[in-house]
Parts: sequence; structure tokens; C-alpha cells
Amino acid sequence: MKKVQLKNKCSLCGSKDVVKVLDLGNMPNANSFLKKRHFSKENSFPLQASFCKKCKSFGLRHAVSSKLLFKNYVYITGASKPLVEHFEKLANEITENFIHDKNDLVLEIGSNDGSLLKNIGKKARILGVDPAKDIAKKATKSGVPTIASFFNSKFSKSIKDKHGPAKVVVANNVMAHVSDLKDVFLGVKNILREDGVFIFEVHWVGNLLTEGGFDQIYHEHFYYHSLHALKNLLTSIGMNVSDVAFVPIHGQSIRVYAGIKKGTSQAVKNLLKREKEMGLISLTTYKKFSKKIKDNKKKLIKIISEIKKQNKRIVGYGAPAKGNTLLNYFEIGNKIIDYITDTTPSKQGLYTPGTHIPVVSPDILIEDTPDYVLLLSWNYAESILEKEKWLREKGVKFIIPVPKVRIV
Ligand code: JHZ
Repeated sequence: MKKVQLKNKCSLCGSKDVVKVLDLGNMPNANSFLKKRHFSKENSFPLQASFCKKCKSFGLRHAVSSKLLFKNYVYITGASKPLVEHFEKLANEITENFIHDKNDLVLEIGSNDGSLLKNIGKKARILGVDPAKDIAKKATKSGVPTIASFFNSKFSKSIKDKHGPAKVVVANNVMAHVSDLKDVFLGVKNILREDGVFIFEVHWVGNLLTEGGFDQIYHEHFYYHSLHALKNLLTSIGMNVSDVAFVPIHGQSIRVYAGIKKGTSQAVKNLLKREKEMGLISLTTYKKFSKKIKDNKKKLIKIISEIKKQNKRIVGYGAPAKGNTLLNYFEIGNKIIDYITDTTPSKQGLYTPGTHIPVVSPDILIEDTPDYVLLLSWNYAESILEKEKWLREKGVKFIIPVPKVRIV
């Protein structure tokens, strides 16, 4: 099996009318945190994106092997409190609006540690599917039955044979992570009841191009979705987008409701109109994006260089996957950042991919007071600034790199 493959056509619609619009150079996988002894064996792969003029999708030109990306995964949903709260609310919505019988099946694709499903288990049958074997094992042990596997159309048949069709299929922050998305959607269609609903959340490309950081671009994310591109794909396999809503996750994501039944809400029509007005289906918009990233780089590097000239210390706050795109592309390494704190136990004790900055427990900040903190988990800025008021009262300043570089 190849570690990386250049795609010469659009993997969503098969068109060859695909234009390269972005090149961030070679990068390691954003979630491949590593031990010191593995520094010399580190992999890196081209990180380039292209736009498909036919189906309007924006995605990576190279596909890194999914096994390499997801089998040994360090990202744990439960490490980010705002996300856990967000999933509690979604679980309530699912049980209130869509579950009418305790025997109904709720299937989650990319269920990670079971943060969402654990809130549903008392009201319906639940089943998670996630390729990260250690995480799947732990989730099962904690009461959320989880199959350690990738989900695809073939696999959906065996789940259906064993567990029956699903009333709800849910998939959050994972539909950008699938190279053969059409096949996964076919699997969902196969397992979904006629009166069932497929709910999935993905980071919205409209946010990525305007407010959201370019740092959300990394090998795990094969696509940066617009509603247009998703709707084109779902329609091509006979599924219907019934509703859509914005959710304040990862900058701004969209929650899409799809199914087999017909009918489309006004929200869907409005968002399609808005995407058109924003130029999200036009090649020129994507071409301009590259310049914006370079401007952002200049600004942040200028601020950081000035701070370092004054011999001040900077540490990182949060070691999200996206932070590694930012650090690598901006060439901010371990000579600039002393360490990065992160609440995820499986990241602590490891080093960031490419830049080799140590990741440590946030407890270090009780003893150590840096001058500046680079907030790499900028998507949780509001909640983190509130939680770390005490640090700011001690004079520590937070550099927030996205959407516009600012110091608070
Ligand atoms: P967070 C993840 O990306 C991975 P990441 C994944 N590939 C994906 O697609 C996107 O989500 C959508 C830490 N933290 O959620 C925990 C603190 O240390 O922005 C996490 O490591 N203190 C599935 O990794 C990281 O920050 C805190 O107070 O970019 C946040 O990662 C909080 C709130 C978080 O996603």
C-alpha cells in the first residue's frame, strides 16, 4: 500500500477539470505527535489543494494512506470541554426529535471516545464505528459499543445484517476525512431507514476562506466542504439534503441533515444562495486564498520576532492538529516556543510533528509563568480566556493567530 497518492481527478465527481490553487509545501501529518527517538524517521507529504470546476469541491491533491493517518490516533474529543458540551446538546436534539422507540438504532461514524453516543444510550440502541483501535477499545469499555474499523459501503452491509437499519446516522468532523466520500455516503444510504436521518457536521469552507484559519488544512482533511459540493454528491446517489444549520465549532461548521425522503428547508436554499454570493463556487476565490495566508504569516512572524528580540518567552496553548499546520508553515519551531500545553493525556510527553516542540500538561503553568502564550486552539478562545483569567491577571499575554492576529 502506498503512503501517499497524487490524485489526477476529482474524487467526488471523477472530473479531470481540477485546478491546483494552493501549495503549503511538504508537511508531516498534523496528528503524528512523536517521541524524540522517532525524529529521524518522520514522514512528510505534499500539502496542496485544488478546486474542481465541475462539482465545486475544494480538497487536497494528495491522499495520504488512511491507515497511516487514523489507526493510531491521539485526538480525543473528551479533552475539549466546549466540544463535549456541544455534543451533549446535539444528543438531546437527536433523542427529542428523531428517537421514538428504545429499539431505534443510532449509528455514529468516527465516534472517537463516545462523547456523543454516551448521552443517547439510555434512549436508543447505540453503535460507534471508529478506526482508531485503542480509542474504540476504551469507548467500548466505558459503555459505548464501538467497532474498530473504517466505515464504507461494504462494511455497512454487515452492520445492517447484524444490527438492522439505523434511524439516525451521525458523523461529526469526519466527512472531511474520507478519501472515497461517495462510497461512505452509499454506505449511509444503505443502512439508513426510509424515515431515518443522516446528520453530519463539517467545517464550512466559507469560514475557512474568510474567517477561519488556513491551518485547518492538513492531510487528514481530504476536503473543505461547501453545501454546494455536498449536495451535488448526495443528490448524485439519490439522497436529499433536507436542512442545514451553522454550528460554532472549529470556527464555523455546518450541520447537514440528509435522508431519502424529499423536501428541502428554506435554510438550505438560503445557504446555497449565500455560497454563490460569496464566490464559493468560483475558482478565483480559491486562487486569492493563498495570498491571504502569506499576509497572515507576515503579520504573525513580525509580532513574534519583536517579542523574541526583547528576550521574552513564548509557550503554546493547546496542541490541536491545526496548530501543526500553522507552526510548520510559519516555521515557528522549538527555538521560539519553549513548550505547548495540552489537556489530552495521549499527546503529553510527545513532540509536535515537524517542529519538535514538547507537549506537556497544562499544570506546568502553575509553576512557570511565560510572557506570552500562543493560542493554537484559537477555536476555543472564548472559553480558554475565561478559564485562564488567572494567568492574564499575572501579566501573561495571549497571542490569538486566527481569524486576525491579535494580542489580549
Ligand atoms: P481541536 C480535530 O482537530 C481533529 P484539532 C480532527 N481531525 C478534526 O477534523 C477536527 O478536530 C475538526 C486542547 N485543549 O478540537 C485539546 C486544551 O489543551 O481544536 C486538543 O488537543 N485546553 C478530528 O486537533 C486541542 O486543544 C483547552 O481548554 O485541530 C483542541 O483541538 C481546550 C478547550 C482544548 O481540534
